[in-house]
Amino acid sequence: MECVVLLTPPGRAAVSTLAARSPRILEILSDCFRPAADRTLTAEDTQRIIYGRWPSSTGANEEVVVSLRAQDVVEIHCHGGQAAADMIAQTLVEQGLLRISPSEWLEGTACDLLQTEILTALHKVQTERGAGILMSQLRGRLRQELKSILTQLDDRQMVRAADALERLEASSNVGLHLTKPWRVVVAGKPNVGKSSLVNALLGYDRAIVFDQPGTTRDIVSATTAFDGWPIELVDTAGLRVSGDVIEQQGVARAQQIMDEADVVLHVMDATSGEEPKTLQMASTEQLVILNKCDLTTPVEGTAPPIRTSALTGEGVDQLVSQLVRILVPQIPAADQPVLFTERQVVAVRSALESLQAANFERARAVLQPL
Ligand SMILES: Nc1nc2c(ncn2[C@@H]2O[C@H](COP(=O)(O)OP(=O)(O)OP(=O)(O)O)[C@@H](O)[C@H]2O)c(=O)[nH]1
Ligand SMILES: [Mg+2]
Repeated sequence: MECVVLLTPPGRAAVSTLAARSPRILEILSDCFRPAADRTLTAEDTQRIIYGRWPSSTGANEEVVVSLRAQDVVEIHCHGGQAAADMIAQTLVEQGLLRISPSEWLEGTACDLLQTEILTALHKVQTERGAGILMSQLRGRLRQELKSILTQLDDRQMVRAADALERLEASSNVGLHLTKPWRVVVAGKPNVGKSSLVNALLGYDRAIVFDQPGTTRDIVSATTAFDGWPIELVDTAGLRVSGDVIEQQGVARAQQIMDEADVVLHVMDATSGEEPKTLQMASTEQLVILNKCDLTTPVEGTAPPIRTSALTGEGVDQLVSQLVRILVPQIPAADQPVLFTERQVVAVRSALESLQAANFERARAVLQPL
């Protein structure tokens, strides 16, 4: 298929990279690309890096670096951001190429499914720490582990294979969140300082803070990273019975989103005199936080929930550490094999079940295509 793809993920960056595949690529480049040395590219230029300009119909003359990766594949590096990359992609579409997504591009290359999944995940990964874990899988860590489990299955080493599969399954607790942040929902009564705490955790003012209860009406969320782990922080409307229809809807949505949270932070006002307690919810992990602790002194001898002051920042670091301990109880070791897609988890679980039923062949059959 003759196609063009933007390989770099959306977002701010100094450089964007496109790739295009076509048997007519040299012909197309002679139309669209002006090498600085003012010459025509030939097949001899494969694997060379060539600087030049990419004119557009609007008169923009984008500076680009072009590299012929193969006889029919070119990589084009231009300025970061969407506009330059879109302009170049558009000129290639006008030359008859089809614009496709990065995962469609990967499917069309020689990559196997696991390799494609790793590269797709690297495209979406949110933090450097997550990228490090995925790079380790790209270097073959997960594949090696799967091979070694297959050998153990061949040798009928049931316990060792089951242990390894269980470790792999456990690794997905972190792996699945490398491309999808953990969701932490901040909930509690009106005016206790939920929005202030969200802002303190983010380090900038995302949510509106006001001294009247009922300020936050809708879900406000922002993505951040704690200790290199991606976290979506969600601020909610204060939980109370209200006559105001808009506020009621906000409270209903808060309750719904709390059920889907990885952790709920139940924020209480330290000055209210209320006993610290968890919210009544099905099974979501909760941390109880006494906020506005700058206005009170802790009662001696009482079990300490987390005490914070969104105003002074006191206790916010402890809250972050505790949150990270709950979300990532076991930090993957460097070079540990990690599962990071639902497909991998389903396969490993199914292999484990087969193994527990002493069905080595089925376990093997499920793992083999991974
Ligand atoms: N002294 C003190 N005041 C705080 C603290 N946290 C929040 N406040 C104040 O409490 C008031 C309410 O804060 P918000 O962050 O808007 O509270 P909220 O829980 O989001 O309120 P709703 O959105 O109405 O449910 C504001 O006047 C804040 O400045 C704190 O730790 N210490
Ligand atoms: Mg609020």
